[in-house]
Amino acid sequence: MKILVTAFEPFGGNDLNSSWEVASLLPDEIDNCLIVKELLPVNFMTAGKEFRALIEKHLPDVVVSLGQSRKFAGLSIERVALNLMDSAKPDNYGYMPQNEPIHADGDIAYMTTIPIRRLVDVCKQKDIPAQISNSAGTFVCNRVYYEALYFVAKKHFPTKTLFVHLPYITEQEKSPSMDKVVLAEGIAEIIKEIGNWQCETI
Ligand code: PCA
Repeated sequence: MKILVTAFEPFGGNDLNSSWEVASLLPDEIDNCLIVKELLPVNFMTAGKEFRALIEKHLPDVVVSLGQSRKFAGLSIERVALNLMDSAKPDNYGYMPQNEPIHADGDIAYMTTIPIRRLVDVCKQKDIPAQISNSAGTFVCNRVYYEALYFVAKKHFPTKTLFVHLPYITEQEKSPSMDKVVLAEGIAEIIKEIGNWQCETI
């Protein structure tokens, strides 16, 4: 199985983005999964298109998309993407949308079809803090997640996508933070579990 792992460049005055630091620690193979890693810009206007281009380039079975968030000291496995871009701060390219839909013909929200509770459980079995989150926010992470779920819903491509928000890593000296090695172990556990599934069933 091929897994595309995406992560983001730093934003909001940070020197690092924990998502890319953690993605970089993942090996190129995990059990039966081949791992491809790609970096995305924190750019409302282009991130969706670039994300789709990566899917078309690599043709992965599943995308595991990572982003940084300060909401939880552990892995937040996102269930929902909203058809909304709304930010109080500009993205890295100076754009600050407010109350803007992503796709005019899209549903208000889409939920991932990946069984996320099982993924929370596999992390917890390894003592890695994890939770289901019912909001990926309204910034660029949600923008990218919505793109993936919209394109599946519209049957433009079959690729399943999971979005996971990660806290800061210890090196960033912010809170909440975690050891990047532990976070990478959590993502590897999630990938192992996904690798055990038949893609048609998720
Ligand atoms: N986190 C932001 C965008 C990039 C990232 O890593 C978010 O949660 O939308």
